[in-house]
Formats: sequence, C-alpha cells, structure tokens
Amino acid sequence: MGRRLTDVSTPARLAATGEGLGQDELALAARNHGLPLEAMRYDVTPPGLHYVLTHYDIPLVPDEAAWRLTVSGRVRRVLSLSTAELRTRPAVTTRVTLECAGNGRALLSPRPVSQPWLVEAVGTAEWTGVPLRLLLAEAGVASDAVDVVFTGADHGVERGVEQDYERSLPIDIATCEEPEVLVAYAMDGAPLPPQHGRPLRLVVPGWYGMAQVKWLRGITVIDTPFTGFQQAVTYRIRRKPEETGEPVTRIAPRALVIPPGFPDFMSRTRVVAPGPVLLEGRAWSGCAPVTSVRVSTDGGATWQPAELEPDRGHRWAWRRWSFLWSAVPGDHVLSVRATDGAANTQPLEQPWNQGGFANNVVQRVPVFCPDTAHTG
Ligand SMILES: Nc1nc2c(c(=O)[nH]1)N[C@H]1C(S)=C(S)[C@@H](COP(=O)(O)O)O[C@H]1N2
Ligand SMILES: [Mo]
Repeated sequence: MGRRLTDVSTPARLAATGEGLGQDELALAARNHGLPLEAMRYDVTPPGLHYVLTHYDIPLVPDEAAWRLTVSGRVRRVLSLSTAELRTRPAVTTRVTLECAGNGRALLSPRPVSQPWLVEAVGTAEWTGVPLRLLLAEAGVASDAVDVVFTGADHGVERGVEQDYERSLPIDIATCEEPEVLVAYAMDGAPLPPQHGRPLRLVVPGWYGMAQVKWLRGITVIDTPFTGFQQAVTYRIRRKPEETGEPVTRIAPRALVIPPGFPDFMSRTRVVAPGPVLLEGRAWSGCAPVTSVRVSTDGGATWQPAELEPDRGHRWAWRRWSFLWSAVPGDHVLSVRATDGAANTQPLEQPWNQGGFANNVVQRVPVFCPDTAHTG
C-alpha cells in the first residue's frame, strides 16, 4: 500500500498557483459538510446543519450498552465505565460553538491541500455530559501527570502513519472548572448522532475542533508530553514545513454575516433590494469574550460599529450582532470584523501557514443591488 500513500516525512501538499480543487479535496468536501450560513439565524444549530469533520470513517456502534470508556495511565484506580454508568454521574449542559481549525483554508493562497473549507466549518450545540475533572478525580490523578490523552474508536492512516484518532490536553486544562471539559453523551438533548461521536465525545469549550475527540473510548493520563500524530505532526502553525511550530489551541475571533437578500445559484453573490437592509450575523472567540464587531460595506475602506447582543450566560457560544445598512444600487463587498477582550482581532490580510490552521481573515461577501425597477 506504500506506493499510493505519502509518508510522515512528506509535508502536506500545497496547491500550485491557479490549481483547482482536486478529486481528493472534493472527496473530503462531499463527506464533511459545513453549516449552511443562513443557519446562523438559529442560536442553536438545528441537528443535521452543524458542520461535520471526520478524518477517517464514522465507526458503527451497534450495541451502545457494550461501549466502555476507560480511564487509565497515571491514576490510582483504573475506571471502565458504561454509558449508563456515566449517566448516573452529575450532568452539565453547556452551549458551545465549535469551529474546525482548518476553517477558511480553501481561501488561502497557496492553498494547503486538505478539507477545503471556505468559512462554514462552524456550529453551535447544547452538549450534555459528565465533567471530565470529576472522572479524573474519581480515578485519582498522580502528581506527576502532564498530559491527558483522548482516544477515539476511529482508525486510519494519515501521511503514512496508521493510527487511532488521538489528541491530548495539558492536565490543567483537563481538570479546569471554568470552562469545564465534558465527556458528552447528548447533543441538543438527544443521544449524539453517529457523525458527532455516538456514544461519547469530548467537548472542550473555546478550543478548535481537533480537540473535541469523537467516539471517545480511552482517557490516558501520562507523565510526559504527548507526541501523537494529531498533536506533534499536524495541528501546528508552521510557516515552513521543517519548523516545529506552535500547537493549535483556542479559537481565534471571527465574525460572519448571515447572507442577506437572496443568492445567485452559481456565484452565490447576494442580491438585495435598495433601501434599508438589516445585516445580522454571529461572532465568537475562544480566547476571551467578543467585545466589538465592526462592519464595512465598502470592501474594507471604512468600518462602523455593529450592535452586539449580550451573551445571556452562554460565554462559549457565538453572539448575535446586527447593523442597519442603506443599500444603494451597485456592487458592494460586505465585511465584518470581531475583536475580543484579549485584544485579539481579525486580520485584514490572510495569515498564512502550511496547514491553513486558525485562519481568521475577515470575510468578504459580494452583494449586488439592482435598480428598484429590476427587483420583483
Ligand atoms: N475521533 C475523532 N474525533 C474527532 C475527529 C476525528 O476525525 N476523529 N475530527 C476532529 C475535528 S478536526 C473536528 S473539526 C471536530 C468536528 O466535530 P463535529 O464533526 O462534531 O462538528 O471533531 C474532531 N474530533
Ligand atoms: Mo477540524
């Protein structure tokens, strides 16, 4: 099989200048779907419209009663828990916006060849589960614990490395009380759908998608930094392939526009009638609460503040913003820019890295406003 697979020493491929999407990217795009942007109208994304990203195959779990979650490694007592046993423990429900670290990748130049997201790899759900810190306390974590490794039941090969999907969190994040990491068994009050990790997944509020391990079957406490593929090889910010790079962690601020008016089928250009147009959208950051959203209706030349709704106790979920625009006939480009309480903001020029991770360049939404006579 080696002939058709790359190996770990080969960096992920960059598309050549002007190279269109390949069959390989199309195959991923057809499996992993984004949030239709008009679904940002809902505070909580309706089931089925939340984005999905799965590296390998969605595991078949015919008998949920037989599923066991093991907590082992540097612990006093190994736990092996059924989903029924997990449901007898204290339950917490948190509204969380998840975003894939590769969101925006297909807009980059050069384009890293992988899942070709535009900006739609985001969604918000109410996740219910057991706080991870309670399970770790029950197992009794050793004082030399460094990382906690989360193992999914899915298996594949990536750049020549055969693996179970595995990610880790530093022990202080894993045992943190706010935000609380969850071992979730429900999404929006129902058992997890197969594509979102049935029967168990990790939910790490504020962190990019790769940390939210689905089909969770193992939690292992270790006393050295985890060096698995998804931790040490990929999900790192590298300008050059040979760099060690910085790990991808928390979600950088981003705001998106709910597409106004109606779309042109192929170009997706929006068509709006002249006059007042209420622009609305969502803004989020995993680093600190969003403090301001600014809107530009002239391609970024000038910016005006948008109205930002309070978070209503949902710190880890996106917030609604709105802005009243007076549309005049012609072509326009709408942009929106979020800033958070830690002074992180969205760049106006693309921040480029090899994997196209944590890319949060401001969105550009082309809008055409015809003369009144032409709208129906
Ligand atoms: N076991 C497992 N967990 C996983 C993945 C995976 O491929 N396998 N993909 C990760 C990535 S990259 C993302 S963006 C999120 C997507 O979660 P969702 O499909 O529920 O939206 O799941 C994460 N958890
Ligand atoms: Mo992702």
